[in-house]
Amino acid sequence: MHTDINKLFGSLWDDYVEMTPSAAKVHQLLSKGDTIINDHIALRTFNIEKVNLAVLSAHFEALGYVDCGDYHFEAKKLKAKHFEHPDATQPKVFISELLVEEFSGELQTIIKGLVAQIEDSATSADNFLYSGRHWELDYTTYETLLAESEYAAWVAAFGYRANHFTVSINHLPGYSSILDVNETLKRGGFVLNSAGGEVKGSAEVLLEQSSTMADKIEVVFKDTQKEIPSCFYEFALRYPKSDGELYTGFVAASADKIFESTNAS
Ligand code: OOG
Ligand code: NI
Repeated sequence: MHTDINKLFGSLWDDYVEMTPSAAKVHQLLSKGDTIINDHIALRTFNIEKVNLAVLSAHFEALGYVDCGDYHFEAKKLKAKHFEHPDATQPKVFISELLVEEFSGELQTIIKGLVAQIEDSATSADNFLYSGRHWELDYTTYETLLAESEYAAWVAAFGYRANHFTVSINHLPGYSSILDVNETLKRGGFVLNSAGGEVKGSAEVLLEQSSTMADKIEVVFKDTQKEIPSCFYEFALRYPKSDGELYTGFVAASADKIFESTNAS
C-alpha cells in the first residue's frame, strides 16, 4: 500500500498517459499550462474475492478515503462505489466490479483462470493499482469475452490501472460550461462519447459529464498484437446542493453511458 497520496496519483497518471496518448494533448489543450484539478479517477475489476472492489478500495482507504455511495448497473451486470477523501481537493475515486457469476459458464471459467494467475502478494503491493495485466491472454479469448461484456474484455486486456482521469470543470480557468469544453475538444479533433448525448446529466441532477472515446493502442496478446480501445478522458461540472456545497456523488444513469467510452465505436 502507498503511504503518499500524491505519489499514488502521480504513478496512476504516468501509467494512464502511457495507455492514453491523447490524454497529454487534451490536458495541454485545456490547461494552457495551468494546473488541472481532477474531479475523480475510475478503476475496474472483477468481483472475485482475490481482486474485488474491496481489494482495490483498501489501497485508498489506507490513505483516508471513505466509502460514500453505492451504484448498481443491472444491464451491464456491475456494481460500483465511490470514495471521497476528507481533503476535498483530492480526487474522488469511482471503483466498479463485474458481477462474474451473472455471466455464462464460459465467461466465468475464463475470468477465474485469469485471476488465478495473479500472485497472492501482488494485490496488496504498493504498485497494484497501476500494475496492469497479471495474466496471459489470447486474442480469441479477448473476443469471446467481448461478445458477452465489453467491460470484461477491457479488464482482461488492461488489468489494474486508471480507466480514466476526469477534469474538474469547476476548477478549470476560462470555462464555465461543459458545452464550451466539448466545443474546444471537438475543434481540437477529439471524438466525444455521444451515447445518450454528448452531455450526460444536467444541473437538475447536480452533475454534468462528458468524455472522449477511448484511444486505440496496440496491445500484445499471447498470439498476436491488435489495436483495441484503451482509456479515455472525462470532464465533469458539479452544481451546488441546497446547502451551497457542491454535489459530490455520481449519477447512475450518466455513469451507465460513460462506461461505453471504451466501446470500439
Ligand atoms: C466508469 C464509468 C462511470 C462516471 O464518472 O460516472 C464513471 C468506468 O467507465 O469504468 O466514471
Ligand atoms: Ni468517471
